[in-house]
Amino acid sequence: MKTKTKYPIAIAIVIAATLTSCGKSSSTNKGDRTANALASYVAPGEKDEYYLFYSGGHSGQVFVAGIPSLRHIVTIPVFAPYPGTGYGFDEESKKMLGDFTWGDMHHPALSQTDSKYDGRWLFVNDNANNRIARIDLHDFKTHQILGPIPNSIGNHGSSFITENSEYILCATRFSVPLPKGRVADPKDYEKEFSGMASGIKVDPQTGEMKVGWQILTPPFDWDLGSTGKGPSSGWAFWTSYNTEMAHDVLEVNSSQKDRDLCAVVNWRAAEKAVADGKSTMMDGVPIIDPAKVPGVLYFVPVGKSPHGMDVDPSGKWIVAGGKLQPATTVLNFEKVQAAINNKTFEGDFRGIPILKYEAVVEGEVPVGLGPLHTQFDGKGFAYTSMFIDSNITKWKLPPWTDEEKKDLNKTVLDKVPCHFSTGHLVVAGSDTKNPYGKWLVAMNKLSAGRHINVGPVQPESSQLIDISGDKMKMIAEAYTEPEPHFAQILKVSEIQPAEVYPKAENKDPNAVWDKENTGVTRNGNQVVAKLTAIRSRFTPDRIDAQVGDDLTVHVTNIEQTRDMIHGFGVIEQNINMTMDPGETKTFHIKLTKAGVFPFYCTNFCSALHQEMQGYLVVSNAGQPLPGAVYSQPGNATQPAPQPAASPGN
Ligand code: K7E
Ligand code: CUA
Repeated sequence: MKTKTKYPIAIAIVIAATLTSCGKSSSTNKGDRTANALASYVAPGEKDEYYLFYSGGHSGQVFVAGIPSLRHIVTIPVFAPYPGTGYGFDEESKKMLGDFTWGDMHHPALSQTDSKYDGRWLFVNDNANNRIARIDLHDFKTHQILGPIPNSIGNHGSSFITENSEYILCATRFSVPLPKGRVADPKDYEKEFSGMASGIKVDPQTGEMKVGWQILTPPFDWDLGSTGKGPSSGWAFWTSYNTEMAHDVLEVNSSQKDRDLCAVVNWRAAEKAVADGKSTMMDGVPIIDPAKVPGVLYFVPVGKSPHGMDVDPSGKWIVAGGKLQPATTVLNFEKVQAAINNKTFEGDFRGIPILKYEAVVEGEVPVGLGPLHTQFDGKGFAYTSMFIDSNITKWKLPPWTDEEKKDLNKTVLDKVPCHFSTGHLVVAGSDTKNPYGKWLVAMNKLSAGRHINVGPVQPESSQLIDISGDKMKMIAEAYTEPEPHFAQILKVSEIQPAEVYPKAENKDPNAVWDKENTGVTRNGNQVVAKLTAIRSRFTPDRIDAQVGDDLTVHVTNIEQTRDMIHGFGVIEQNINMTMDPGETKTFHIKLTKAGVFPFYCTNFCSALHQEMQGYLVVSNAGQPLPGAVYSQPGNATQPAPQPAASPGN
């Protein structure tokens, strides 16, 4: 069963490239069209049955589509500003984004209780800037961005949630000299560079994240992972590439060995080790050295440069995608446990035991070329995305019959072509103990002109596949912004998002709800305006200030009606906020130029939306307009300090 790849990377790439050039035509035969159309048709006014939350890759955002229609419904901005919702312009979201205006989002994870989605939060990782964000599903908005995580570089093997949302587990794609900021020559990679696995603690009530602890690892490039459940409760698993520890020309140098080492992590033991004082601090985080704390980390060899590592709904089978070998490796967690207990090791790497391959592997399933990720339907079947073959392969999980064991080709049951080069795939609820099954979405890296020509840049395609029968059925396809990696599917009936922010729950100290409390005050060069927004006016609709002033504007949308959203854009000031009903938003600017700057509602709200406007009047420093309006008369004449250089003068 030791299969060595017959397809080195260069050939694989050629194969992939050839495949992508061949298909502009549809493969749906005429007889299936009506049935397929009906299967994904959601009539006007009717609603989808599932949410599809898919990561936006280097666009930094989450996209929400409906299933089965595959219609894009909304974008949830996370790691990048998004003018459509004013994200990244108001003080709160600007503070969350910090110094970064992008992120590279890969793996969304819905929060879980007892290995089932609990509908509270969606966590997403940022590979580029080492962050994790939390979206609250009560309002579909980003509420926290944690990071950059200390001692963690390339937060790609993330965000994997534990069965009761105790932790988000992350592993590093890159290794660097630690702590961050230390410099060493990449030639000394093996000695000086380290990777890290992190446990990000999630507050069970609020979802607030903080860095819990970290496990120091050799400088392998950790790849995809997942968390255990059932028999593997308390454990987590990651694949790796580059156990060669190459630091250059990785395309060649990191694919030398036939096997790479996967990590088997006992995260409960890690938690306990920290509680027992067996850690040392680095950059404010308790660090566990697994060579000194036995029982936290083990290695398992699996086929060359694997990618995905997915735990099935029973928690017993762990499937590694071969990527450079034409098979998935199925580990049996009971055997993993026995090998650990009986010390069935084949040596160690820097003091970390390596479990004996033959002792823990149930089989290598010949699924085809370029297996990446595997999902499960809860009925004993697995579905693997094939990057090179451009298909989804359905196969049978163990237990296998003797006949099947003799020839594992017999466990491979069906293949459906995708277009093209499938990366991730998602089966509805696959990572819970009770998948919904029924739908699978393939997220393809290339679409190669299957859509109307939109120039050299082509959108990625998503394809909806019905997995309810013995044979998979390709139903529909759609296109997305760059670039979905993984996705989560949640039944619509399982959550009840808010329709407005109730006035009683608005805790913003600067919220104002009636005219008497609105107005502009001036204190030295600090000008504070508190406005209400309602169809179709801002109150007040004049804000007076002077060059050099620090202007703070709080706008409260006092509507309590669903969908009555108002915006606040200021001409030539790069200000653009959006207030949902009952919400207060704040922006702060230093005024540098004199003039009259209209502000207006950006969100179409009524027949008189166009009339919803006002003026920011900025006079020269120390020269207030006699007619300037303030809530506390007399303040207007206080001179503002002269700014050093004022372009308005
Ligand atoms: Cu999950 Cu795209 Cu980050 Cu595989 S990675 S495809
Ligand atoms: Cu308010 Cu348009």
